[in-house]
Amino acid sequence: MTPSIENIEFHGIEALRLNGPRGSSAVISKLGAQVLSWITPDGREHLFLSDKAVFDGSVAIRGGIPVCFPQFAGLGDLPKHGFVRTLPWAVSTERCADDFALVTLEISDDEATRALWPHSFTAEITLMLEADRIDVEFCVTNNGGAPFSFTAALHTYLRLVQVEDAAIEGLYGHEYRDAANGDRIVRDSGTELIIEDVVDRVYHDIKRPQVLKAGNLSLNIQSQGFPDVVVWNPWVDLCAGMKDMPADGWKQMLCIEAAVAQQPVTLPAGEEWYGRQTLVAV
Ligand code: TA6
Repeated sequence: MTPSIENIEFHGIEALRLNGPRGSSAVISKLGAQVLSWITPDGREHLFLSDKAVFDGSVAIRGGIPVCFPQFAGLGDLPKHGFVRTLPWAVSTERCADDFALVTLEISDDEATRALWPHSFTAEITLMLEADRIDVEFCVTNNGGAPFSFTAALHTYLRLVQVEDAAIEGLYGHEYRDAANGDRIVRDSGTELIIEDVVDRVYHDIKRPQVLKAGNLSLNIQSQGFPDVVVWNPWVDLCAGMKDMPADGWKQMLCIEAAVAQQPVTLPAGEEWYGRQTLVAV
């Protein structure tokens, strides 16, 4: 079957399903332009989506790939992770060929966003699905007459059978801000990162791809334009305090996020910035 794109309802909200080569598929919602599912030809779902996720826009959907913009986490006065993840986006491009399906969703400032953040912008998310790979590209345009600064992330929730069995390679020797331990700066000294407790780290200036290994799963994670990589797992106690997570949700997820956090982007008037995260199942 050749790739196609269809409008669907997903957990009661409007979304697009990309049917890619060799039976691969992905789902992206118009709410938040959030990728909510990515299935490779072997039938494997690679993104975690909480059974208790809320889909009414009152909070961000817990799982998939939330778009954090124009603020990452609590790095400023805006709502945590900015405001675009709970807003409706519009579809601007749909394209298919033999080996891919691609959609772009976009959002621009309006009165409500300017009340929070007084800037004129357009943000675009482009999702490209190939047989064993997705590329998520985030593009920001400054439509105003003066520069603005932002931080951002693609807050990717990866699905795992058991997070304790996972190992991340590629972070060795890099410095990170340890948000779970008073924001101290630490240099990673392990050849691989194994999750054995709450982890909330912002790795700075990462140039190499990461490899996530868990059982027979191996995922290559690469970013362009996003200098930082965030690794997050809430573990048992924090997860228990999250209304939109099942008690054992922490076990089945690991966030490996492409971020621009340590050093905000300053975007001159009329200019464009973009960053991309690529996930390849190998
Ligand atoms: O990216 C990691 C992080 O900033 C963590 O500190 C954690 O709180 C997580 O994001 C989830 O944030 P949320 O607002 O979606 O609950």
